Amino acid sequence: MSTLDLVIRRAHVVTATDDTRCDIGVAGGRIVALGESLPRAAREIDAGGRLVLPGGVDGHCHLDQPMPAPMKMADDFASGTRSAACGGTTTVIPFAAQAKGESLAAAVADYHRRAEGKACIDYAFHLIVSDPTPTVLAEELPRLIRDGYTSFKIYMTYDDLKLSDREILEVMDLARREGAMVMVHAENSDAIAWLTEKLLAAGRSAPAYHAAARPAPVEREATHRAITLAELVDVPILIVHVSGGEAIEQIRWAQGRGLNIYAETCPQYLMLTAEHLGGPGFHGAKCVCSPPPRDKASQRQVWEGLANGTFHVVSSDHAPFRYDDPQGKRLGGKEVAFPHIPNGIPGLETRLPVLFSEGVVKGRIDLHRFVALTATNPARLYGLYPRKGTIAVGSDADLVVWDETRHAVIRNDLLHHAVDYTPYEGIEVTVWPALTLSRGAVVWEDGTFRGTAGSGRFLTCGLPEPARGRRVAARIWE
Ligand code: DUC
Ligand code: ZN
Ligand code: ZN
Repeated sequence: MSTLDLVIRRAHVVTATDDTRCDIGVAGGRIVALGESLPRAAREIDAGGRLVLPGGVDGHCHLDQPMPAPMKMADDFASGTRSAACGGTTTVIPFAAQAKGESLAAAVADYHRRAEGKACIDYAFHLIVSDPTPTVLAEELPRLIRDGYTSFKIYMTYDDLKLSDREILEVMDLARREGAMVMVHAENSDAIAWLTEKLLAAGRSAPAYHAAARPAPVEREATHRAITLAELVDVPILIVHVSGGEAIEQIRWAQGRGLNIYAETCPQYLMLTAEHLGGPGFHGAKCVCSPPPRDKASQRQVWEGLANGTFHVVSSDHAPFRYDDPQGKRLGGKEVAFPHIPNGIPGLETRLPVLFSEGVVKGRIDLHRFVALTATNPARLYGLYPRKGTIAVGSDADLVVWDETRHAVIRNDLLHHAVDYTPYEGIEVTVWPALTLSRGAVVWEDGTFRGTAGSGRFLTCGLPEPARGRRVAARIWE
């Protein structure tokens, strides 16, 4: 065995499939041994029988994404990854977003500049494809996929991002040929525009009406349409940020037909309801995100979907806008009408403790499923497994020692993002990471951030597992 840099002793190691008590040997930032009584290393950590899980992989978060002025995201790669590390996440996959009329390669180059020297944990990029021109489809995207950008998000709503059904078919067809993963934001754009116009005409402009402008059928219809388009093309897709039972029904229907439909949800759909958008004054703006949180019944349906395997991933969809800020929710310094409130809520740091406390501790999901949903599956779906998302010989030493005795009340001033609020203020969690290691280096220890901006590395992604080894039969149009 090579000389060990670090041994974590007496670890209770739980992965998506296994449950073992052993020592973990680390050399060169990777796990090189799992065993009993490993030899002494330069550095020793005694886990004391505590749980050691793979570091979280947050497969959906937004950091320093260019926005139309005066909107600006509060977190860049420094504050965003710091916050992630303090909450037990060791890999993030934010989005290099193409603006309409812009080359995708230029968007990627710009996003690398934004990340350069800032991240304290490893990161990969998804792409956002908003303008699938013939050049993008024939040249840029295939090249980027081969260079390790193997997943991309497409939108069915938002005027500056949305694709037509025809464009969606083109992008899905390319993903099928190249083996990439398409993530779909499923909401019916025209229905939202129509409802929004009606609500504003009736003088209903407060944050609460954001939810009324995007009711469940808007998401259900688009989810069904995305599934149908993917079926026509014969390509796996992942429906992101699924909010409740209506969209879940479509996904289960598709899965029951044997279609390769993957699904993601987020803590906001487990913890919040549309009532949070109706908070006092303008405070409901803090919970404005799309799709909006729904009701208690929807929360139960999402929990059921996590337990029964409908969902594969729980991500944060961290979209960090400050509340009391002219670049954030009070856009331009005003209490703007709901269509102008920047969409998104922060959640990188709270994703794992909230899901662990509410899901595992309360007996709604088991620990293996927790690990699968938050680390292993996103690593598999985005071509990072087994380097990330598990504890195995050869994997990066991205590890979290969990403190299951830590009862804490979430308060924004305890968090490490650059946002001035958390939607989870006052919620009690019963676990928190005691120690987070990124490739063997401590980034969070007993309540103190110990990471270094710039130590995080960019990860090129392999092909997503659903595409690997998949026989891509020529389609009738080929
Ligand atoms: N919705 C998105 O689609 N992205 C960011 C945040 C949000 O609410
Ligand atoms: Zn989205
Ligand atoms: Zn998002």
